[in-house]
Amino acid sequence: MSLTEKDKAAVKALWAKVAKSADAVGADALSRMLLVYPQTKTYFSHWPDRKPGGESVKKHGKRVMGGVALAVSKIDDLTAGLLELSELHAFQLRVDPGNFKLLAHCIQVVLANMFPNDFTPEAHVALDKFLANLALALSEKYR
Ligand code: HNI
Repeated sequence: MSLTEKDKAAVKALWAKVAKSADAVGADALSRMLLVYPQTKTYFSHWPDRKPGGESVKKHGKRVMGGVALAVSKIDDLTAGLLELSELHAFQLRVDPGNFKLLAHCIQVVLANMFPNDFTPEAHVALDKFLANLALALSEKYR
């Protein structure tokens, strides 16, 4: 399911609208992931708190969205662009790659909520493909 040029353009256009709110998107998406899929909390047991909307969640949400921004900038070659992040998640953090899909879903829910006018069906399908490819690229080093 590779991204067409049209998908890439749609993702970039959507990102141009949401980039300035990336911190808020990250905080909400991560809060939702921890609440809706509580098994994901196991990876963050070293944090002082795992409360939705809490300081640790906000700080980490910002970092994760930095990773998404990086992915948008490397959209033509996600595998190479995200290699370091994949190594980190696979070898150091040992995150089960199934969790990438859970976070991707939460990011979509948040964007649909925060940007109802920009989250058109065309933007939705392109973003869905992009996040699936991002998750695949992050999983690359697990093979
Ligand atoms: Ni993830 C750290 C990006 C999904 C668990 N993660 C990071 C960092 C980035 C990042 C960037 C900081 C790297 C650094 O310190 O150099 N993570 C992403 C992206 C996605 C993602 C782009 C998917 C969209 N990570 C996930 C998921 C989990 C996860 C789904 C677990 C459920 N990530 C972690 C953990 C850390 C982490 C754990 C270390 C955090 C810490 O505070 O120690």
